[in-house]
Amino acid sequence: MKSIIVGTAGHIDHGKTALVKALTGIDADRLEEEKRRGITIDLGFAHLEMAGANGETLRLGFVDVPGHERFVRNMLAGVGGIDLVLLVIAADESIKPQTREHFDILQLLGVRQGITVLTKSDAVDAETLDVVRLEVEEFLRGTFLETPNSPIVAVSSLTGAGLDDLKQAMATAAGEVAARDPRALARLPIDRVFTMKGFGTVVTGTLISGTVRREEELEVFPTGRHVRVRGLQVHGEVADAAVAGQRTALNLAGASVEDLSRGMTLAPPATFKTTRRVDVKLRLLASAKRPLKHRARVHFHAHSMETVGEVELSDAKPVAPDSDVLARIKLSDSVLLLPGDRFILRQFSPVVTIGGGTVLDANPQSRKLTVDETLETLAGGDRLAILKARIWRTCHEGISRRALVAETGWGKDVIEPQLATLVKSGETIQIGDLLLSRPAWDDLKAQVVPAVEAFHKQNPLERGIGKEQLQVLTDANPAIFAAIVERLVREKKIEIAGDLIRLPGQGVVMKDEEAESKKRIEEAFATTGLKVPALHEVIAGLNVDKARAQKIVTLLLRDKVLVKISDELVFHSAALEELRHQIAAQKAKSSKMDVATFKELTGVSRKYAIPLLEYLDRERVTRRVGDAREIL
Ligand SMILES: Nc1nc2c(ncn2[C@@H]2O[C@H](COP(=O)(O)OP(=O)(O)OP(=O)(O)O)[C@@H](O)[C@H]2O)c(=O)[nH]1
Ligand SMILES: [Mg+2]
Repeated sequence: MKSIIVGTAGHIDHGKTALVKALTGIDADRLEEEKRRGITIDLGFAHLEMAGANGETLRLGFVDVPGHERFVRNMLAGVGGIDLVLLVIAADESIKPQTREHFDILQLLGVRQGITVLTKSDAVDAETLDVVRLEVEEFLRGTFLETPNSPIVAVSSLTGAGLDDLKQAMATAAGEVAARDPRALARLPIDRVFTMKGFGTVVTGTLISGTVRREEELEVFPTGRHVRVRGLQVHGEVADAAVAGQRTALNLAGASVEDLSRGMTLAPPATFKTTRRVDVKLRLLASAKRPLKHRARVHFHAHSMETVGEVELSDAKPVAPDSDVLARIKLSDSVLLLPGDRFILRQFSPVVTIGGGTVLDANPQSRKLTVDETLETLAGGDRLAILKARIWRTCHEGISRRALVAETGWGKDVIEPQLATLVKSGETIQIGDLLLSRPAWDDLKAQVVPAVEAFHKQNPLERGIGKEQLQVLTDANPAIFAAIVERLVREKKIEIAGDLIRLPGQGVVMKDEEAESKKRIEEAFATTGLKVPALHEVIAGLNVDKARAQKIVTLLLRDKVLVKISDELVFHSAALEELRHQIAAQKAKSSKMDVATFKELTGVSRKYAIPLLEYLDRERVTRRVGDAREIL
């Protein structure tokens, strides 16, 4: 069974709705006003099952559009997902303005299959029909509807003449429609929202890709609301799942009619990101009266949505009618768009269709449009080239598989084999879930060793550079940085010591005076026990300048050779260790100790005793109880 969406197109009153009814028995004009005025205002739907050319069952979902020029925006909301068009031209009127406008739109949307239907054949004589046929053939020359590839069939919905020929032509054309991939990520642009008694909120749309199942959770884009598919119908019948190419109705839990509207899209949760700017390949129609200027405001239509856009052109050069250009469009609303999606542009005022094109990138990285090799690749490259370009442009940051899925809309089954090729050839580096280009990896790796070298040079007294500091210097993502460090350690280009990274064999190399000074500072404190000298006096007696001496002290403190217990007092760690032993011995005699006992025990003056006791409190060796101390 093959599911296909058939759309009508053509000028007002040319018999589109009558044709759909003649084929399916369903009146697609569902609004009271439509019935009263005898014109189509909004989209109408119908369905038909018939045998395909090779005997398989064809499930045809019809989208009937209005022909009135005032309702082209409704037409645009329905025409987005069609596989096969019936271009309707009334034999008694031939080609009219919306015949042209609708046909332009079909071409811009990249519709590939169709049949031209000359309706109302009963209303003209044979000669007139022949003349119209020739006129129409001329009109279609060089397009996807060119004869004889694509037939022109004359019918009368009134008498039924030609309908069998039309069905046969539809069966043949349907066979040519490329099957959509049901495993792709699902997207359902909503074209109708209503409540149904006993059901609640219902939305309908053409499922343009993937599969939607009953009980599945979906996200509404762009609002982010999560909904559950409580019930599902395809062609008016209850089903467990809908697949791409089917008219689908969903009964949703988790949203009311006010929360949803035409133009929103349903897709799997947390898969995609909405955007307000897209880089595109744009075509300005030959029929556009004026060149399209940089920063022109336009109406932007894609799938069932419409918004206002501003066109950004590179070099600010206007686009001439009947030409193509790479451009950026900034949108007034956030929308879900993916590369490959088609769109239509209509002039801001007066509102006429002037062009359209294909989305190349819904996640542009640069603030301004840059027409470079990357954009050219996204415009014309194959999947491998496109993935490569998307990885390359992330430079040192790399990109996750998840982000690649979100950016391209391709499922993992499409992406994985391509990534495997890139990784195997060594062009791409894989770090956990991240992918990084080889040049970016090489570049980062080449920065690390010189950065460590430079650090050693500038900080001869330090044993190495802090990992975090180095990471910030190289501006690499933490996972990538860790992988690079690991690789360089394996290559014996660097060493890790705790939190520090250093060159192999690089301890602290001190100049003679510095080494001497360090020894003297240490000795000054080691030999005096708890009766330590003032730090500034020790420093003053050294051979090195004050800044260097300060640095040496900092190193001694960091290595815990010296311990600072107050702003002025610094002790050697051995002296403090000895003090702890003394206190422990004292505890055997009494667990209580006052300041006098402490002074006696250690032989220090009150000036030293108080800070030392406070230090011992902080270290939880003692605890202050009133004026005395309890030994813990
Ligand atoms: N004689 C004749 N009249 C037809 C035929 N098909 C449609 N009509 C008449 O043409 C008029 C318009 O037909 P519709 O089917 O409503 O036209 P439409 O293209 O759907 O019009 P819009 O949706 O408003 O663009 C109606 O009065 C139909 O009865 C036909 O094959 N023969
Ligand atoms: Mg109609």
